Amino acid sequence: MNIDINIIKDIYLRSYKIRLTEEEIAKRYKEQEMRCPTHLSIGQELVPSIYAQFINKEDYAVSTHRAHAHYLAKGGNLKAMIAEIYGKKTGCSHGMGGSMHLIDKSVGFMGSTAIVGGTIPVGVGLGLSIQIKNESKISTVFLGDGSTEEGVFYESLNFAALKSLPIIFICENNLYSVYSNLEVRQPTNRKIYKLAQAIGIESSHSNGYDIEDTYNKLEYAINYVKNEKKPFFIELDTYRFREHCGPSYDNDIGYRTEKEYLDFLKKDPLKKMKEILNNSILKENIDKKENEIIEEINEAFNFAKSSPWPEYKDISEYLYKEKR
Ligand SMILES: Cc1ncc(C[n+]2csc(CCOP(=O)(O)OP(=O)(O)O)c2C)c(N)n1
Ligand SMILES: [Mg+2]
Repeated sequence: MNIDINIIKDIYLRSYKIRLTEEEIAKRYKEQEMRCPTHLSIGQELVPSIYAQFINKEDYAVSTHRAHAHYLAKGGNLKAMIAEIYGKKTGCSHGMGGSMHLIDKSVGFMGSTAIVGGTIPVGVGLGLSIQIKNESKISTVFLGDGSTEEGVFYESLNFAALKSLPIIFICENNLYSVYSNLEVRQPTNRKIYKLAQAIGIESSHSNGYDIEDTYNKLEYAINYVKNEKKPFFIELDTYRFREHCGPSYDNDIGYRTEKEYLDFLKKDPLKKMKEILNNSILKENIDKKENEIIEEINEAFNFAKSSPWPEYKDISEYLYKEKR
């Protein structure tokens, strides 16, 4: 592989932290202390972990109902995210949003919503604000394959193309919208990234489990937006290992096969990166770092559980503050 081993290490450790955090959420979900729905990205960590290599806290990002990995990749605070999922006042949305409504302006994470496609125009608006203020940052719109079936997707891309806005659209194509495969939702030979091209936005595609190709194409795409100050759309194929919403597996309910899941599991980029690192001089260092991450995750759950609940008066206080 043509990527420096220290970069592989960073990408692996970020992916590992995201995966372990979500596995811990899954493990503890049945305790019924996290009372919001959770959409886990287990299996989809590589794309956001590579994205993190090229983005700063000053840049903007918006995301979807499946936002944990994006928030952490954007530099989000693990304690604040877990506290948010527990509905606590110390959460990044003051405990009033839950898993699907993460917002943290301190790291440029400008929101995520449960309305499919709902944040696409928000990310475009952020791109417009950057242009009007002549700033050097960029806006990121994370979106799923399903949101390309929403009308607002086309309106938003059209506007981004028309105004030449500095936005990177990152479409994580995990083949499914809830229980429907792409095959039953869109014409078979039409590629999502080509839709963006037809609207007038440069675009590319990669297998989001191919570490090197994803790294190179994301690097190119983000640099393109930064340097050209124009939009770029990248489609990355990926796969979620768990059910659409919730902590369990759902290969038994009939919308996808166990074989399909096992095929993707075999190609898990985390396993691939771990193998590379185990065969490198960084091996011992990785074991130590993994233990530190486990410790950090435990601390985040302890913090969340021992944090106070929001109070009724907080609602008006935070809404008022946010308005200003
Ligand atoms: C406007 C709207 N329509 C339908 C839904 C129900 N819904 C929730 S998640 C989802 C699937 C979205 O698929 P995709 O964008 O590919 O994201 P993924 O869940 O695969 O990450 C749907 C249809 C919704 N929340 N909002
Ligand atoms: Mg999808």
